[in-house]
Amino acid sequence: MGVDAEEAMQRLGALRLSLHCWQGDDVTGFERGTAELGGGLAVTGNHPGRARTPSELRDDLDQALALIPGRHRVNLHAMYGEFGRRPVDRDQIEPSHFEGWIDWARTRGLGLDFNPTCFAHPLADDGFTLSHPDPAVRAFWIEHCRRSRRVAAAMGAALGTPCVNNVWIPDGFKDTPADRLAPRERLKESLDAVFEERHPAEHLRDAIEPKLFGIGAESCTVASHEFCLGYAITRLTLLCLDAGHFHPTESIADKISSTLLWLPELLLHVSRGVRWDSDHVVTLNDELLAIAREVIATRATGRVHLGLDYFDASINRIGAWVIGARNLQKALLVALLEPPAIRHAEIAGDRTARLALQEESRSLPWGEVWDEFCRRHDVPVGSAWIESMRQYERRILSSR
Ligand code: RNT
Ligand code: ZN
Repeated sequence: MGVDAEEAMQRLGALRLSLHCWQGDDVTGFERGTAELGGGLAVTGNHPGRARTPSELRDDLDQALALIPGRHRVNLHAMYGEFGRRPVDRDQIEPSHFEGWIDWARTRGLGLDFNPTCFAHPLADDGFTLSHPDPAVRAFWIEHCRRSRRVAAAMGAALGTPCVNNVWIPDGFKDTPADRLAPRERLKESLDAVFEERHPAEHLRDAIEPKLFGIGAESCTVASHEFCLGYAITRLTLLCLDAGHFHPTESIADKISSTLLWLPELLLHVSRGVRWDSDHVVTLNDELLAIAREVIATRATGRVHLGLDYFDASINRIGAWVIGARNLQKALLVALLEPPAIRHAEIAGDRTARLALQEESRSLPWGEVWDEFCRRHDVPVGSAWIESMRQYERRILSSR
């Protein structure tokens, strides 16, 4: 069928995923204090072994990365800094608080990505941050986001690979607002203030992430899709498309080619929505296959940053990372192995052949190629990784 498996494996080996650190500790972070998660996010489950310190989280990431073929990136939130004995508020964070992460990433050849944390904080408790009616609260979050960009730029400079700094703003209304415009105007102004300072593109890429709704913000989300799309296009930031942030039947797969016409780059938060939750562990379902297919078919691998975003505390957290990451890689591999005849049939105007070939290609033995890919990258083949995860659980996680 004209499929080049060698080339597919080579191309897959060059794709770096950004592994989200927050799966390892249920989005807790390392700040002092016990602010509730909030922001419309919720983690359920109490599987033993949550990482409680930076070194535990790094050990767990090392273990997960050892079971995922290829070389990747790690995505941090500002709340994961190493702040020492004195409390450091969000408007005080500095690159020095992330030296431990940078050193760790450097010795392993990993890239780092970053996010300001605009939730789980007393000044986010009433559901508003960068769009807050109180200018003092806005100023606090503007400063936090500015400093986050500096941290991200320092990471990019230190590691020689641009750090994507993704701003997600939880602000929203539980019930119908009387005025939807004013908070959006305030958010626009705040974001302009956040992005004022220039950083070289080789160090930092800015992204903003829209969302349809969150728990406690069901009626109106200030940073909606239209808001962020317009913002990103006019300011030339990246747009972050999170697979769990739209209506349940709306897929981000179809948004990739449309938005890439107007934007230089995209960030994907590969996730899985289930009813009200936008953050289930990624499975190899039709949605994931469609997303990966569009990244490959749009020939956009150089312009699309592949991030994962979900959190599940009801299963082994390392398993959650490995399952989701390997699934995304499998979906990308299936896309890379797509028979060229499908596109040729479309060009020839033969819709019947296009459909027939699409369906025939579903039963091609891509699993054989995946196994070979894992072998070549020296990671466990097939379900063999489960035993490594279990050993780590017995040795390390169960004694936490
Ligand atoms: C929330 C967004 C956001 C977060 C992380 C923790 O709905 O998806 O990306 O999941 O920043
Ligand atoms: Zn997300």
